[in-house]
Amino acid sequence: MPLHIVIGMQWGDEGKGRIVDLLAAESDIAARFNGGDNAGHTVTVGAQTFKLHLIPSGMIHPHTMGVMGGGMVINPATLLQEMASLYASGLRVDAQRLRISHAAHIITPAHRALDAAQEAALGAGKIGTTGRGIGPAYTERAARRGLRMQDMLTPETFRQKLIQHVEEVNARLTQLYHAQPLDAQAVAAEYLGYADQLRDHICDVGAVVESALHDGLRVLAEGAQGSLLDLDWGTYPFVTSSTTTALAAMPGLGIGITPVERVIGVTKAFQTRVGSGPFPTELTDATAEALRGTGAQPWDEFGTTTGRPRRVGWLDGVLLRYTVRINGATELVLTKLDVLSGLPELKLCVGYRAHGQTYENLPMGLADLEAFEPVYETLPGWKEDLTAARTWSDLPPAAKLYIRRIEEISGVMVRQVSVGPERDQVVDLS
Ligand code: 2SA
Ligand code: MG
Repeated sequence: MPLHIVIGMQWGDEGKGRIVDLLAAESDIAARFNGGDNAGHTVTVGAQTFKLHLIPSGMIHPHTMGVMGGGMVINPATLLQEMASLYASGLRVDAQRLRISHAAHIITPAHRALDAAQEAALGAGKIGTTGRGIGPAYTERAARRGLRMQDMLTPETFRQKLIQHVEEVNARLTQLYHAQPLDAQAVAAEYLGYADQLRDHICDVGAVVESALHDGLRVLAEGAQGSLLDLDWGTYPFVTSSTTTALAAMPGLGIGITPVERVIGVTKAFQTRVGSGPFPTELTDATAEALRGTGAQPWDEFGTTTGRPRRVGWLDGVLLRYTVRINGATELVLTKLDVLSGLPELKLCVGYRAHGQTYENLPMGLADLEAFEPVYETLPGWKEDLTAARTWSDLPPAAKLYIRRIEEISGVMVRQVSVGPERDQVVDLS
């Protein structure tokens, strides 16, 4: 009864969406367990590009069932739009095919207003959130006054809770941030409408997943964001408000740990970050432009949710070793290796220097990452276009060397390498 978990090893945007798409071809259930519509997963199938924020990427395969776990924070407006766009592409997303946890929390316009107000108040010190209300929704969850999907089952109580919630947030918005209050009645009416459309999808998804595993079905859990954005083990406070490591799949779905078989860590062949916070291997020169792309293609380095250009830099091997460790990753998938073609040489961060000392691992986790200077190893580049490579022997020696060094530094095998956005543009090394 295998549970496979796909996790980002960096600051999100590692290209998990398309790896999930490949693995979902062999899965029966595709599940999301953390985050909300701050995530952006791009999957290209032929001429169609799907940009998904809430619905599990694996649902692009018509044979899968989609599950949205209780660890998520769900904006029903975004969800319904996404469902409509999948229907328009010919994919069924009815209540039999998409199951939503009763325990998932609901994001409202009040959470989004609070997110914006909090960021504005931080000024130059802002987190650079996606503005989707993620932090405020998780805050209310921890404070035990959040709204959950199960509240949609009892409309009158739901209405009262919504009004109370908006009024409470309004008090904070106006008194603390001098921001505009929201119309509580209007929000309640809007959300009661959403409840009518989503009610049939709500269930105990943990039971659905457990019984599927018991029957020998294959479940794929898709992590959102990346390990370096983890609330506890990421670059705090420049993190998201959920647990983003593989361990979150279990409480995020409501199942036990026994079925976990593989933890697949996805890392780009270089490093990117959107939003503020430390980034030791960041580049701002012409190499940065080459890595980022112009934004003309959906796979260029611009945020899927907000369109923000991503910060780019050399692959950070020290951080990769760290994220392999905190996830218990069993293997790696390396994405966007084709983008490195044409660079005269590559740098790989293999250590750090700080306080007059050199370190192979960070002595204090990510606590004072700003203080560390990367120590680079320089590797030869390659000129060859990799987009047609499908096997190990199709790769130039310099690309093979780069992959082997990544395996040595991280301590786990690279099982797959992606060399382009299409489903088949993958080199299988297993
Ligand atoms: P939030 O909105 O509270 O979760 O923001 C907190 C930090 O987490 C970062 N974050 C992300 N980083 C990369 N990708 C994310 N998703 C979108 C995408 C981003 C986009 O896949 O492209 O479109 O801009 C994501 N979601 C959250 C965020 O930048 C903050 O640093
Ligand atoms: Mg993304």
